Amino acid sequence: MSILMGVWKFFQINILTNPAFFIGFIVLIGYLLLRRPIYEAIAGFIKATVGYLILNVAAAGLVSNFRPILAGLKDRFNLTAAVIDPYFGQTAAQAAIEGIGKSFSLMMVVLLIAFIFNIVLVLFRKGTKIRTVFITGHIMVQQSSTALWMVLFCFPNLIDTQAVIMLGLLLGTYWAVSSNLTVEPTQELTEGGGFAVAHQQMFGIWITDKIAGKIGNKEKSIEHLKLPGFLSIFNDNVVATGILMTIFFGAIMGILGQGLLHKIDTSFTADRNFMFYIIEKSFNFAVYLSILQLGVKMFVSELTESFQGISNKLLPGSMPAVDCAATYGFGHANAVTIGFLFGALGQFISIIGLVVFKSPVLIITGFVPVFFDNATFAIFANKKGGLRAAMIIPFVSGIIQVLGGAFAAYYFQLSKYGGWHGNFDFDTVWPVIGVLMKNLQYVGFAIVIIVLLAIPQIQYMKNKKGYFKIAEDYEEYVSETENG
Ligand code: ASC
Repeated sequence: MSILMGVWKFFQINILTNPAFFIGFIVLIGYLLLRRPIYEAIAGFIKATVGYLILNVAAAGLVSNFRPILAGLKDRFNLTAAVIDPYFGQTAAQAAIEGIGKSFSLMMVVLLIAFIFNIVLVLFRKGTKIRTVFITGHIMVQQSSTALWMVLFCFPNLIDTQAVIMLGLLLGTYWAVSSNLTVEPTQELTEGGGFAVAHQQMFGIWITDKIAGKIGNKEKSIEHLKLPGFLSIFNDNVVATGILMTIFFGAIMGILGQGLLHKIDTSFTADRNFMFYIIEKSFNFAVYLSILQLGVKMFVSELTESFQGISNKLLPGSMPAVDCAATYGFGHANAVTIGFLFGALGQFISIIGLVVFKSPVLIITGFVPVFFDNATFAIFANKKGGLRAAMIIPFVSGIIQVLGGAFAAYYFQLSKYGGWHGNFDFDTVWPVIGVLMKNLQYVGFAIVIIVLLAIPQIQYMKNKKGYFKIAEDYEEYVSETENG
């Protein structure tokens, strides 16, 4: 047993929670199964791992630069408010778990059970209809933390083993079912990129994909936008991001004021000019987005090619599900910026609503949900419903994020710890799961698992012929669909 735990610990620390290596090894194994020479397999491993590490640099840069600025609004106005952001949510969940005298390390056992359960569901895919393995490690850690608190909150009398097993099954089911929902939208967006999304807004992606075409027109996409006169400079995404972010973050940093910013960001030394500081900070947004695109292209092209090996030989009709940022390389770069800005608009309007209607909890915009969820929605929305859908869907999502987040922070009693997870699925699907479990107890838990597991069955019934084919061989799927 202890050897097994040792192996698991090694795998967990070095590979599972570090998706760069996870993806790298998938590529390596994929190429070996395709009988490519070992040197090519190693080259693929290096490119995929480096590509993912580059994506990490960009995502971490965005998060660490812009999260404190938005969260600073809380200090500026001396608010007791919950920040809707998974990093704040994780800290709040940890504090709450420890507050009732439980150990936070249970979370890692939950992760193990959930991950294994996801793989079991894929192994039995003929019956379960699950095609995707969720491998975005840092997200799995965040979600295990929030969900652990939810289960302890809903079932206060459970002993640890029961809680951990129940939660493992619940999370594993959510990971499998939610990422599986993104197979069709992501394959269509990337034209057979060979991956699905494993992040925090998969139900949102699925809804976006369904409604975007009804909201807008794909012919009027961001790519087709002809901006007249001086506005044409906005066609270039570096220029557009640079200008829009300077206005957006310039306004917020202006509200925070120099004094507070000196405290938030130690690199903003007293001798630096405020204006130049704002411009540099805002331009960094464009810097990180460019880096992100580079990383995505590198690892996705390796993954697409090598995964053929795995899907031909080991797990036909299955695919890995990765970070939502991997989709950003497959749409117009301006979609990302548009999604973020309209999401922020929706969030700000709803926050004002909370203040006006004297909500018992206040919410502060968290960077991760407002940026990564809404940018992702805009990418998918633009593909099926053009610019209009890429504006409206993130805007409505912003409203839902604040209202759902406020409800969840209040209901699960995490607002007093200052944070809630805040990503789209955690403002919609998870609060419903929590309310069902709190009120109906084991019956609620059973309903949740059954309903979740029914989703892939319904997906399968609607498209029996192409269901596994779309994951296995996209080109063949397209030609079969076109020829009826
Ligand atoms: C998250 C989270 C991040 C980002 C990153 C986006 O939810 O915790 O660090 O999104 O995964 O690429």
